[in-house]
Amino acid sequence: MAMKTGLRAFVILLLGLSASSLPGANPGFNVLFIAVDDLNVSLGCYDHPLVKSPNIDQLAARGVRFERAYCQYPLCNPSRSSLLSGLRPDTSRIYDNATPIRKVFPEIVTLPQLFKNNGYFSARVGKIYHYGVPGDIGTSGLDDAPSWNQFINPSGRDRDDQADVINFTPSRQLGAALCWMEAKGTDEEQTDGKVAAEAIRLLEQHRGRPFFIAVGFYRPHVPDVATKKYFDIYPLEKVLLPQEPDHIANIPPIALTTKPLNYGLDEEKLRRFKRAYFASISFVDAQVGKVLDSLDRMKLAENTIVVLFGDHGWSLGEHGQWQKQLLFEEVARVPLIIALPKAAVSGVSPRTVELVDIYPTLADYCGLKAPANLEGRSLRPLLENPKSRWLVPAITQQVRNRDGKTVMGYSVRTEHWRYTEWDGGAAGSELYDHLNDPNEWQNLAKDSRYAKTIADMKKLMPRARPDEIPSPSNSKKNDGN
Ligand SMILES: [Ca+2]
Repeated sequence: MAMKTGLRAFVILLLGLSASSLPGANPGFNVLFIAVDDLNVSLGCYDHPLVKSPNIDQLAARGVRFERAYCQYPLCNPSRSSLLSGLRPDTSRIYDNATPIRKVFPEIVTLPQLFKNNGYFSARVGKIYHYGVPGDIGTSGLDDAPSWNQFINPSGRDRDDQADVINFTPSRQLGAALCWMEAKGTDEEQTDGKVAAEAIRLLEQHRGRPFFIAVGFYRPHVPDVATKKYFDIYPLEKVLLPQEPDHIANIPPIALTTKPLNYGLDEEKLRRFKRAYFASISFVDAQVGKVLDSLDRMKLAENTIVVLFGDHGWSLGEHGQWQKQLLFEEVARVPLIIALPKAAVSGVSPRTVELVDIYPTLADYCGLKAPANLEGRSLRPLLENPKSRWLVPAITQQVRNRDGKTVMGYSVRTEHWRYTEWDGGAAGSELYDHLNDPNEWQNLAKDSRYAKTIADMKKLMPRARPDEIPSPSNSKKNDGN
């Protein structure tokens, strides 16, 4: 008996060593990977004055919230392909919503696949790789089968009741319109209610082995759908449009996509739509909360890394612009929260980080050998000390058509500045001083007093640029989704 106890103690000691003491060893952390489609930083934890997001706020309070996190491309498929492959859009050359990553790189090991290859149970519920919302809800869209052991494509009442959606911009398809609906039925009947329920079921079924479970919520992607109680949080008179000085003439026209400004809609319609976007955020926050509560209930939070992010931001009338595919702060910026199990550190990191950093970060913390060609960096230094030194800028890019030619806009963000060049500057450039002008109302690019700043920012622009940019293969698909 004594021998047995001794042996057991020895084995436990060995397990303990392999779990925590050996550098690079797999500590057996699970990953709960939560993607929220088209979610900008209109969240309580990002100091939004109106939006209620108690569940995401609670996650932020126990993890590290990245104050300056940016997507690599402000459109679903290019952004998701980048963060799931760990490659920048100029490497994958995916700039549209039609090309799956594995068509470009058949042998690629994606982030979920790395976990699957290392014995994890890898599964997704809902939208992780791109597919069109609302049209492709219930299908697999551009999914990547080798990434998963299992996948689930929920479809809810919001999809069935689509004929009731109110579209304030009827010439635009629903996936790219200012459109919304007060949903009938319960939260549980909506697609995102089903996403939460299926995610909880997966957690219950697979809690006994290491897992990488990806949960892809659909809202606040348009049509913005929520049940009545979430609309009731936001009295219309409290939902206001940005009050801006006259500054549009100083922005290069190529930077703008909403023409005429605000689609020429009257203020009340714009406010009604914005209210639906906020209602939709509070609705999705409640669904996220169900999944996070179940993690606590199953005591899985103790060994599960939780990542929550939006795939790109969204413009809500700033500069008269709406939606995505813009290089302004509201669209390039995303919410990003990483909560480590039993984290010794929580707080806010002010450093500029990118969604492409998620892959190396998760591989690093789970002790998995990541592919050598990843283009992001592990955020470990910032998760251990959110304010530690970090001099990497964030790069966001966006294709535009210029006089029939496909050209690129690049935007570089440091903690102090945003500098954007369209077609290498030939179609215009923008410089914004974020310490003094967080709303980007004063384009300083033509002000000679900032020549040195511009020269410094130019040095941070991507050096290797594609000689030829493939034309988006289906402009209709790129319109939204
Ligand atoms: Ca999206």
